[in-house]
Amino acid sequence: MVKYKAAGRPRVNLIAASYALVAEVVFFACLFQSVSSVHGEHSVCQDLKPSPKLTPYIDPLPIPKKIDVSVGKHVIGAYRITQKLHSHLPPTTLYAYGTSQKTATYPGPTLEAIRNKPAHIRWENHIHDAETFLITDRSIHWANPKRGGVPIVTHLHGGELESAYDGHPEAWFTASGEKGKKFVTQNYTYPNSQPATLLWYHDHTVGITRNNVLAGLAGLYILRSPSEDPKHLPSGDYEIPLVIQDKQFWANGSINFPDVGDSPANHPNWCPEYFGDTILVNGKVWPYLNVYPAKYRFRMLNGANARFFNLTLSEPSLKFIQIGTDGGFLPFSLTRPYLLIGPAYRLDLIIDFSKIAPGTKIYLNNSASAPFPAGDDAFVPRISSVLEFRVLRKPSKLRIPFTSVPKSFVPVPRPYYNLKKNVHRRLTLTEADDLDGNPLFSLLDNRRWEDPVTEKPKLGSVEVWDIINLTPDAHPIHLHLIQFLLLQQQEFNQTLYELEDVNGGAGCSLSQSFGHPKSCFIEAPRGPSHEQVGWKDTVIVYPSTVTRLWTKWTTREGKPFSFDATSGPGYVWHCHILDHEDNDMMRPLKVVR
Ligand SMILES: *[C@@H]1O[C@H](CO)[C@@H](O)[C@H](O)[C@H]1NC(C)=O
Ligand SMILES: *[C@@H]1O[C@H](CO)[C@@H](O)[C@H](O)[C@H]1NC(C)=O
Ligand SMILES: *[C@@H]1O[C@H](CO)[C@@H](O)[C@H](O)[C@H]1NC(C)=O
Ligand SMILES: *[C@@H]1O[C@H](CO)[C@@H](O)[C@H](O)[C@H]1NC(C)=O
Ligand SMILES: *[C@@H]1O[C@H](CO)[C@@H](O)[C@H](O)[C@H]1NC(C)=O
Ligand SMILES: [Cu+2]
Repeated sequence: MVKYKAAGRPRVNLIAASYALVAEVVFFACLFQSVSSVHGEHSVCQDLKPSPKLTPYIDPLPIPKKIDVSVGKHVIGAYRITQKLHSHLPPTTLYAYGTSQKTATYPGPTLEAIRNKPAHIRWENHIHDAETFLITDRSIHWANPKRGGVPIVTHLHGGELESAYDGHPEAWFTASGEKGKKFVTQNYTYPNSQPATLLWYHDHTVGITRNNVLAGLAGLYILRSPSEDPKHLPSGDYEIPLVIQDKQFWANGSINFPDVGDSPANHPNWCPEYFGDTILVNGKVWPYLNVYPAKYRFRMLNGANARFFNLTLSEPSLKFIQIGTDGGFLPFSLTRPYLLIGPAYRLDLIIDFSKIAPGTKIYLNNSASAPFPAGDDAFVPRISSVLEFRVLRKPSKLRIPFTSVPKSFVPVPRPYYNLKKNVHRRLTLTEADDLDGNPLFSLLDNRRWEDPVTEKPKLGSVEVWDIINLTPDAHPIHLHLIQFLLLQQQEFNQTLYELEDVNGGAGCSLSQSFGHPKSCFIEAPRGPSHEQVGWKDTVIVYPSTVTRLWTKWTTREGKPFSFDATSGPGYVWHCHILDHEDNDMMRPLKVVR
């Protein structure tokens, strides 16, 4: 395998290269001569024609239909549909989940499950297009069905379940019945044995996940635990799902997705990150939501391909009260002035409008740069508007149910580990660029998707994963099967770190702790920031930083899984910037005995 590191300054380490891949090595060696440490000056991916002007806040926030999956057997298909995404935009062609062609919606129906009641869902593919309407880049590793069609496979993100039902990227299937090499079944059983939380389901097909999710194949999955959930949280009409995504449109309503890559000679159609210039919530561009002066519970998902959000409320007296994260309730409720959420992050939060005067309009705004965190003005830099809350006068007949927000929820265990005894993995994130400094692909641990599996945690064990980010971007790193805890983050001097390679020791080492003369670290380890406490399945890994995760390969209570986690095609871990995941920032993960 070819090794290199550092964005824009990848080095081909020929000694470490596998000579089975000589042709590829030569090819890479010619490409990697860039010396820039930032992304290329100009890329065709950034030249998307702006969307037609769409007036914000004229459409109400849609609430996806709910399906109770706690009883019975369910069939959910993927269909090609059209849907109005804004009053002033013609209908948009989409792929969408639903129980029939007529009822399929973007986002898909919200599936509601109950803890310890298994859900039985048969996933079907009713998309008969010859190929996806958002262009496929055939130069990257992708499903590539021989008979054509649009392959799909559905992953329940954050779900603790056996790998045959995990939506393995190579377990795809087409409408005509062609199947990927890891296909096991279309009939999935979700045990729902994990603690209550917000999960989401979305397509995970190898090499075209970015296309299929942008096309609309995503929906929420709420897992509740009636005996454990706090009693008086806002519910019913006062519990609102928020799926936040971005898209760009042509005047005819079609999704504007770049069809020329940033390095066309190498990847004709792949762009490193898709950023749209409009923000959709629950499938509407810049909607509004009527609220009464009351507490509301919001179940929020960043379902964007690549965009991070840093959300604030325009009303200074209002704060977010965060009560949960990816994996479930936090140990304590947190009062927060802003919410920084990477792709695939979920948040459970309360906003208390009860002291807001009727007639007030409050904005949910975004300030995160794109790409995050450095930003690039060639992209539409910041899209600030997200959602408008309109506070209405309470009708005199309406009785708002009593609600209260507990101060504490479920304790999080002290994550014990010993670097000498526990498996300690050091895994790099790297990006390879072409001669102009434009990204070609990114890797985990310098390995490609097809390389043999290296992450093989033992059932029941604790492993410490150090994720070492050598790229200029932050990456939302996602592990399947488990929820983990963020232990610490520690920034290092990447310039000095890279010196080591060329000068044989003139640089520094990441194995030396902060304070040692040869240490690369420029700060002592930092515990998790408030944004990143609690059980997570996706974590923002910042550039020039080592992010240390505590992973335990059991249930969160420390008990064995209720299923055989070592069976089936196995799991994956990957970057949740979908454009990265597709090329080639995803690796297999196999739990062993
Ligand atoms: C899969 O599920 C469908 C619908 O619930 C059912 O009709 C079918 O028999 C199942 N197939 C298998 C192999 O279990
Ligand atoms: C919409 O417009 C774009 C840009 O002109 C074009 O490429 C696309 O084919 C059109 N889509 C439809 C459905 O007409
Ligand atoms: C997010 O926004 C808050 C409030 O404006 C700001 O203090 C914080 O620095 C921002 N975080 C990032 C990473 O941009
Ligand atoms: C928030 O969004 C509203 C509506 O789009 C806008 O008027 C306001 O200026 C924004 N505030 C900030 C701080 O960006
Ligand atoms: C990294 O080290 C180099 C060389 O000693 C120094 O010039 C630079 O300021 C350091 N950067 C940081 C962020 O500490
Ligand atoms: Cu990434």
